Amino acid sequence: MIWNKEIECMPRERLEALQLERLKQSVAHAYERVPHYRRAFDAAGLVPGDVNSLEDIRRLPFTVKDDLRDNYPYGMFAVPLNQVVRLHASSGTTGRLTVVGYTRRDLENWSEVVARFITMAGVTADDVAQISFGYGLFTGALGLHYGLERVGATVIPISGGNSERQVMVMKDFGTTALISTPTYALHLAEVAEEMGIDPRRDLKVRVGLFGGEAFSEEYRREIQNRWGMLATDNYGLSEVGGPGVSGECELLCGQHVAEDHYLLEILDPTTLEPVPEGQEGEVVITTLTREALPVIRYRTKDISSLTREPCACGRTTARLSKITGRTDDMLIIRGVNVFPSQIESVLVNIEGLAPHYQIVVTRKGYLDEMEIQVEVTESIFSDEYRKLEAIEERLRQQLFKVLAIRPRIKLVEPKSIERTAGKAKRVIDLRK
Ligand code: DLL
Repeated sequence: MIWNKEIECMPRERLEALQLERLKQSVAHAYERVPHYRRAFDAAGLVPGDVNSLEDIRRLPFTVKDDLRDNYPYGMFAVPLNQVVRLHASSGTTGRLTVVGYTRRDLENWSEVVARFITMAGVTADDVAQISFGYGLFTGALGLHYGLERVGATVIPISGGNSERQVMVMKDFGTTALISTPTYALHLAEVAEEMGIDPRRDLKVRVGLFGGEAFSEEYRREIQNRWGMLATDNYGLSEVGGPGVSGECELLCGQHVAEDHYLLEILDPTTLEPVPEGQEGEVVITTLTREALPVIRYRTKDISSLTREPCACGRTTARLSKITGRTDDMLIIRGVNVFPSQIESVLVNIEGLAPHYQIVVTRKGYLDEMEIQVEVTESIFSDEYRKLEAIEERLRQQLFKVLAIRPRIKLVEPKSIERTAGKAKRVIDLRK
């Protein structure tokens, strides 16, 4: 089934004409209402009237995560706060959150684009959908929640965690669709098996809408086998509104992009020039309809490729291939974005700790674990044990404040973390 046939199957010339019309509006909206954009346009000697074709987008300035941080919390908003009806946020590169706002119309558009990828995966009003993403500032849970309600599915807003209860609810409520990160889906399969429940035989889950982190085709196969379900991949990021940028249809051959709301470019991350169609590069996104927080040429740092070849499902929208990596060092731990710079900003402010640290990421079963190894200073090292314990506790609390997760902490002897002549290796990712 196709949720919005008129848009999703629109001939490409018409779709591109619509994109251009909306691009012009969005650029003018940002320029007129957001001082940051006015300054950036002025610096480039541009005015919104210079945008006369989709290719003209290449002349426009980029937006990066730090622009949102520098204008924290509301400086990038293009409407007054009394028109903003919802706020979400994601991790910034340091202590500050990246804040996103939505007007009522933004929320309507959001549930529309999410409804499309939900329908693409074959989820309908007949489904019972369990949302096991964490509710809160994260866009995943509420984004899917409103999209699923729009489609008419029966929503179970269980949120993340308490896995045995998740399995019990799944069984008793007759869940047919699971919404979570891919890693949590495999973890739940394992928990179910430990409880003596065979997900294929004893549960009715037949489809999973996954996203928020990358997963390989092998990982997908494993989920599909363990659950006996169709597992689709869905992409988005808070800065442009959250989930709903793109999602897979049942043919699983790339994610259909909601091109009437988002204009995607794939650029060489070094030269920032477009790469030929089908080749990998950095995904750069311009929002076409967002009122509260219009974003021009947002550098996502995600690596992928785009094809405009028609899909056998009948949709004409461009398809984004699986995200294969990032150009920066952002980690995703159990669906939560973590930047090493956030951790560093916490530990440099704690007396007794040296700025020498390493982040070790492992996978226990199907769940990610993060350990932060940090050196203590010489003077503290020779001090009493109680002081060390107090430092560790302080670090734990500060990290939780900034990251909202609780990594393991290991205080280590001075000079025990390897020094390198070149770039420090801060992250040891043993998950692959
Ligand atoms: O993760 C939005 C989302 C929620 C998408 C639920 C889909 C489903 P953020 O927390 O801002 O937003 O994280 C965005 O997560 O730049 C990617 O690096 C990564 N990411 C999100 N979805 C995928 C995916 C949400 N399907 C960042 N595959 C992005 C690979 C993904 N990476």
